[in-house]
Amino acid sequence: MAEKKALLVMAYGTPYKESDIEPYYTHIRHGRKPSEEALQDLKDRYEAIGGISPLADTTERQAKALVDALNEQSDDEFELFIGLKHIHPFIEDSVKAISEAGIKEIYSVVLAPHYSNFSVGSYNKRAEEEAEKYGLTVKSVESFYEQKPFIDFWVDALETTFDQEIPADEADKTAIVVSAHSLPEKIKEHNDPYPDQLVETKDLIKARFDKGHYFVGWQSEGNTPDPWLGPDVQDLTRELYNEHGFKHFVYIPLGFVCEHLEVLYDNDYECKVVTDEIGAVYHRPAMPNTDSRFIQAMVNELIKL
Ligand code: FEC
Repeated sequence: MAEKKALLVMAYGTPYKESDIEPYYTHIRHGRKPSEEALQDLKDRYEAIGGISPLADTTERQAKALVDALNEQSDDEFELFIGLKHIHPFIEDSVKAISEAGIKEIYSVVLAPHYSNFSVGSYNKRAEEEAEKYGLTVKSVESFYEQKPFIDFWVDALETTFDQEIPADEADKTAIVVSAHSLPEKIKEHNDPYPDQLVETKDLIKARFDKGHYFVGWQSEGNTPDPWLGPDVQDLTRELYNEHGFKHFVYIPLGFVCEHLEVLYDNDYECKVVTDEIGAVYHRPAMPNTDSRFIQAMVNELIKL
């Protein structure tokens, strides 16, 4: 029988309890402690979504669904390891655990559909650098946004939203705001594919669902002085309303794969504040979570490695 391989599923990570928020935020800030004010602001955002984020639990369910689907469809046998970017179990801890389990080959995937050197690239680099110390090999999925089952998921989400929430004669008065996490604009200087991949994803969805009017925006930008990719989804909502008077706004946070702080707060609270203010209707279809089409999109890429 072939040797067992490791499936390393990497994700952002989230505080498990309130006292984790400060070290987590400090890690995100590359070791610099946040100010009291910034820390309180983050604590307030977690409080507003119910105290903690559902992300930890969802990541685990997604990873389990993925390893099960992969083991069903592959000739190889995979053992699951989860490695997180900003909290334990850190990526490095999991690579060490893989080595200790006597496994030599790692197949990895980040729970994020688009590639940026700044995001998926940095997860992969951390996994590779650690693996090198133990003489392990790593094969990594770079992106899965083009996968048909992933597009199927979002086309279906839009069809359901339009069928169930938007009167047929108001479809033309509807803006679909497709978004991903903003990154510093300087990524463009290095031909980073991230901004184009989001536009491409929007085009793939639009080719199959052509109601409403599509726009690309960026969300959740960091609190630093350098410019970030824009337009920000809240500003975009106001601009679109002023220019076109849209009655409905459908938010598709395509760069994320489940409900977490950035969706539950930045979309469901902050964008809704704007739609309420202008008198438009807020819509946000459910995220992929453990939907089998989303899981299959990652399986298809893993099997190609
Ligand atoms: O707990 C939760 O439910 C939320 C988890 C969470 C996800 C997430 C995804 C991405 N981020 C990306 C980039 C950045 C950059 C900065 C940054 C800052 C934060 C902060 C929190 C946070 N992020 Fe995050 N992000 C999540 C949470 N992120 C909390 C700090 C407070 C704040 O700014 O809101 C800026 C860092 C800096 O200051 O230098 C850059 C990207 C993704 C999507 C890809 C991925 O999942 O890795 C890109 C989930």
